[in-house]
Amino acid sequence: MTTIVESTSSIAQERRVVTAIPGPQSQAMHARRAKVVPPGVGAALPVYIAEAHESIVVDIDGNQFIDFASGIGVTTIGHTDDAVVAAVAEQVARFTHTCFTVTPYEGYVRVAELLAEHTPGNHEKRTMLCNSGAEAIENAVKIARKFTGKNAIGVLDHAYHGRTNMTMAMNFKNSPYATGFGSLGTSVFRAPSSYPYLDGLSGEEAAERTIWYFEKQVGASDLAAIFAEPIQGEGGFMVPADGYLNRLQDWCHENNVVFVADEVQCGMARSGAYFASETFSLVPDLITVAKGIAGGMPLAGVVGRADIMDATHPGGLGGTFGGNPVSCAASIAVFEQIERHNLLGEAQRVEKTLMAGLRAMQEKHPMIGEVRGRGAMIAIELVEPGTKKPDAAAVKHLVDEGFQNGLLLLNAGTNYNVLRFLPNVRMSDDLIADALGVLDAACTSYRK
Ligand code: PLZ
Repeated sequence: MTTIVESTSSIAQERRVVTAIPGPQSQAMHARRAKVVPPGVGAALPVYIAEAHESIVVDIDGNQFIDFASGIGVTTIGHTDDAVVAAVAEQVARFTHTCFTVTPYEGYVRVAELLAEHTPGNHEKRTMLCNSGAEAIENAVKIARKFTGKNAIGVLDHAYHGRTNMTMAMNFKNSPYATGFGSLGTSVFRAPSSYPYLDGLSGEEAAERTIWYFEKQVGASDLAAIFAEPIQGEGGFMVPADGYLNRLQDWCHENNVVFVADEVQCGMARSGAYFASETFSLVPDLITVAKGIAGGMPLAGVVGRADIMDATHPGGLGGTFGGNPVSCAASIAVFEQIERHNLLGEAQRVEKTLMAGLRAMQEKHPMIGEVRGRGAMIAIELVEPGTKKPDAAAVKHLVDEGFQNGLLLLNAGTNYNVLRFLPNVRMSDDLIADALGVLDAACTSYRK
């Protein structure tokens, strides 16, 4: 255990490119992979990782990348945080699995207590734990249907909820998530969301439009739940107009519809609050959580109003690995670290630094149409200058230039024209400034 901590802690917090990207070792590994892993499982950048600490990921060729992906918003408090590593090592040595629904253990209960404490609202809450974001959504669908006795599920344009059968049906984009994969989960209805940069609507106007769609397409009497990501992740980090989510939830409450906030990507300190709902003064009925809640260990859950959660019958919820004890130990350590090191404040610092840097870049580069987001969840939407026409090639250019220069970056957006930043909340201002320098040069070199 000590060896692991010492070897990772020694990684210098700087980018360092020592080979072509991907390097020779990674290329050889990629060829090995192609013989045994299907192409359906993608790789944004096929460099193979040897180790990671805090903000830096090191590949097997010795290249060091500044990590703005965090494994798609998972290692929110940084890679191999000492307290998380120690908690995991300690729990692994005690027991790794019993199945909570066979013989339970404290870690699961403690995570449920921490989620009850740190999700919005002082009402009584319950939590069920599972393994992935998609599984959390699947469970929230089951719970909302059971509670309301209704069937239909409402989702929003640009939404992403997962890759299982039901969640594939809930995603906005059919391609690549569902193409050719057969018939989808049924009774899913979709309505326009709030996308202030493109629709120019107030929160009230956008909510009225969303509600109109649901009323006309399905009707409240058949609708069990509406799912909304408070800040959409894969869709491109759209921050909805003020009051939008609140009006939608009010309508849900007037009509016995469960309002579910999918906080899989925007939750757990990412937005500068524990949960992004809080930044909109929103107290959702159910919240789905995953990704950042366990420092890189697989853990997810549904947290919500006791009356809704308790509508499920004994034995109705479960799964072999749900709430694995090692993942729970990691999660408890993440909560402790957020408190101990004021990581909500740190996420707010990252927002200030990134926003200021990106806004300064926007002044120079009219290809940056909008800078938006909250906390350590910031994006730029790239457009053809003077228009709002999406420019996916510009995002590809910036991401590729980033890769070649030691930055791990992800695209986003229905039109692939959004560049998103998902750093850990402790990334230093110096590393952010260094990365923005690379991107500024990449903007300058675009179409030159
Ligand atoms: N809900 C809001 O962001 C996962 C998808 C990566 P899982 N987003 C990353 C990919 O291409 O597979 C996500 C999300 C929101 C649900 C999910 C699903 O979470 O843990 O990937 O199942």
